[in-house]
Amino acid sequence: MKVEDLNTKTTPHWCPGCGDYGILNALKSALVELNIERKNTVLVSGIGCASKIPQWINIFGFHTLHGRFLPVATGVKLANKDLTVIAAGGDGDSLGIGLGHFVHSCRRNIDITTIIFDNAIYGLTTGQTSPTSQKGFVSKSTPFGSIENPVNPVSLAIASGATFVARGFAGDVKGLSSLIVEGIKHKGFSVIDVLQPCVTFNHVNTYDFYSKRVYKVDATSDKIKAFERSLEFGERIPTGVFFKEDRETLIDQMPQLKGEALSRRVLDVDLKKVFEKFV
Ligand SMILES: Cc1ncc(C[n+]2csc(CCOP(=O)(O)OP(=O)(O)O)c2C)c(N)n1
Ligand code: SF4
Repeated sequence: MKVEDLNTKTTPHWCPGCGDYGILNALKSALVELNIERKNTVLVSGIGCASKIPQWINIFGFHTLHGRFLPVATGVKLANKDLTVIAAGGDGDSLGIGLGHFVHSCRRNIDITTIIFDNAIYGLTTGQTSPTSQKGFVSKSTPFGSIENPVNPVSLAIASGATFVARGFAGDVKGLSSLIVEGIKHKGFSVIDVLQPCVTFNHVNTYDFYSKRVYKVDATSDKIKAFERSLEFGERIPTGVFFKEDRETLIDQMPQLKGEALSRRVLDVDLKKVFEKFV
């Protein structure tokens, strides 16, 4: 497979310079490296600038509802465990309205890779403060500066039980692509928080802001150490794999899903009879 095979007839209409382009390019080169057949890969997204991504990559895609992409991705994986399922959403999608689904997906350890397009703002709705906006952040919805502390996606994912937790930067496409490859290869719930500049509405967390601060950390399976590292976010911002451990996945623990994928099984139940009970 070549990157060109993943191109679509239409081209993205994100704002010129948006960090989402870097994430799209990183995802494409990761899929090329993994060489998974396109028909076996599904990208499930919510609603937002970030969540438009399935439109511009030639694999199966499902553009769902704001904040609800993880339940849909979970359904896809349960129905056909042989598929590579990738979930994508903004920080609002993932950590605002979708926060509960995020925590439950982490603790369930379902084998899905979720990518947080973390621009610390609501892009599609034209620039309101989001769950990852830093304290003091001035926006349309917080003209005097946000008085709330931000969610730290990396700390939250580690604490909630995700078994692969990483942070990448949309300005480092090569590094991000390697993280996506590792996340997809990992058996379990993989979280990749991506620092993604929104060039139109967030004039604080710019490419320059991140370029000056990001540095790499090495993976550890020591949860306390990983958590401690995840708390650093300021003058220096760690990136790379924070935490990785092997733990049985949700599907490993479901005897009813052993053997052939549900979607390939012939249903030998007379559904009419089952439903008759409820009429
Ligand atoms: C249930 C529901 N609530 C609110 C909205 C309005 N809405 C659309 S996108 C969005 C937030 C977008 O921000 P984010 O998820 O961070 O993605 P971005 O656009 O920044 O990539 C909101 C609040 C919606 N579409 N559906
Ligand atoms: S509004 Fe921001 S996040 Fe949305 S496409 Fe433009 S730069 Fe990207």
